Amino acid sequence: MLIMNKYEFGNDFIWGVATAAYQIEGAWNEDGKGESIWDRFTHTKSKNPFKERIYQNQNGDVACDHYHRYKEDLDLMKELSIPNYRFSLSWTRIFPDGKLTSKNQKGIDFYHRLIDACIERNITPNVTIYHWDLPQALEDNGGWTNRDTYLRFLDYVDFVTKEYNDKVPRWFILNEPFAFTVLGYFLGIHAPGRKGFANFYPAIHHVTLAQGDGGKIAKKNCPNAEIGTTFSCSYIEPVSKDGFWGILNQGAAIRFDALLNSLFIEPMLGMGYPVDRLPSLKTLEKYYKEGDEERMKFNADFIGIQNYTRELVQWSPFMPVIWGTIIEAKKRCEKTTEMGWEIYPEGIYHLLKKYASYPNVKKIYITENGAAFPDQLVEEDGKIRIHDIERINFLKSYLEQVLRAKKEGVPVYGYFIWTFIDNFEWAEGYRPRFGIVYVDYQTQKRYVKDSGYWYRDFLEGKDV
Ligand code: GCO
Repeated sequence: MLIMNKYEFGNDFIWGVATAAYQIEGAWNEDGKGESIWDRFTHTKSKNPFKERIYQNQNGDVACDHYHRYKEDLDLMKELSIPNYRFSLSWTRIFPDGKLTSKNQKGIDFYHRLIDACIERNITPNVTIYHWDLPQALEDNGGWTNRDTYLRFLDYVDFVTKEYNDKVPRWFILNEPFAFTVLGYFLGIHAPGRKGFANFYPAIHHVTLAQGDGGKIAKKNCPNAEIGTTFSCSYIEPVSKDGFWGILNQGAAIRFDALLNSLFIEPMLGMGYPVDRLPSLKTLEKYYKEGDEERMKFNADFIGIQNYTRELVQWSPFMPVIWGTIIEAKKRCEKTTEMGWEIYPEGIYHLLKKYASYPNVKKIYITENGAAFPDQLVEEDGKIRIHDIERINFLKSYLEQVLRAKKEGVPVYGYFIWTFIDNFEWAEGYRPRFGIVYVDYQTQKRYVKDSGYWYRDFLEGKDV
């Protein structure tokens, strides 16, 4: 297997790990925290007796108990020589009902302690403002389908970027707007569990406004920090390109690419929604108010891209709007990750090239990349060891492609592994383990996996 060294990426390349509040913190109702849509969603039984909302009805009430164990987690991060920690703020710790009037000092103090604890250990705090845990009180009022939520979000952005201002050198406005709008407001499989275009379209537009204006506010409050946002992306290819069906499949691939990979970045860059490739998006204009084109724009210092896999698509007459369907990796690949995702390292290379080709993308960070595989627990010399060679191979093969893009001039300057510790994987519960550190949920003990030691050696400059 390939040997790599971090210096090949340059001295100014930043390395880190990423997490999200709801997935690790626990303490769901402690110290004045309000209820979020994820608390409500996981606490509500599915109406369908044959399908649970969340794997085994699990929830993030306790999760990894990071709220109480953040110091020991940061100690471990330091032991592994990880210089950057990307985490998210829980909106309802700070404003329990989402509005400025509900300000909760204990929640505000928690993030001061967390940020200070990073700084004390020489770990740079990288803060995501919104990683999916909308205040339930705002959802009761329509959530992202209501334009008012975007205004409340701006208040929240204004507050946190002033409050933690000079301690945070890098801010991420949103985490994966496409993922949380499609899963939460179209397919109904994530919180808040809403379905259909009538929810999806307004949510898309209000989130786009939140991204644009949120970015501007953060930049105004923190002119010396880097302000950006993150996008989920999957490399899309047609299942076949030849003949009549191939032409139709290529058309479907273009539409899927517009939806999955371009929907939120293009309006930010001032290009509007990708209506030329996906004409139905014209419906979004229904939700426009005068001046929205400007509100959608944001001159970001960087973009974060989050990539795990590739999708193959095929034309289909049964899927209105998109006229295509994804061929599940499990049906076409011998091996997938625990999420059923194809392992396709070249995808990240193609995506980096795609995003770098947009005008005005100055800098790209890979803000998430990683994989869930079954870990192998063994006892060796009285110690528990966690072997996860598949994860090491995954990370190396993706990093090799990142380097390939960098060598070809793509301005990629950072990489964050998803994720530091095993955690609550949304609808999949605790089953898939993405961490480079294993969590025993019974005891809350952490065990560094082989991949964690591999990352440490890599970060310490060794050839690995
Ligand atoms: C996401 C989220 C993470 C997930 C990760 C693995 O980007 O989807 O940021 O919360 O856990 O992507 O699915």
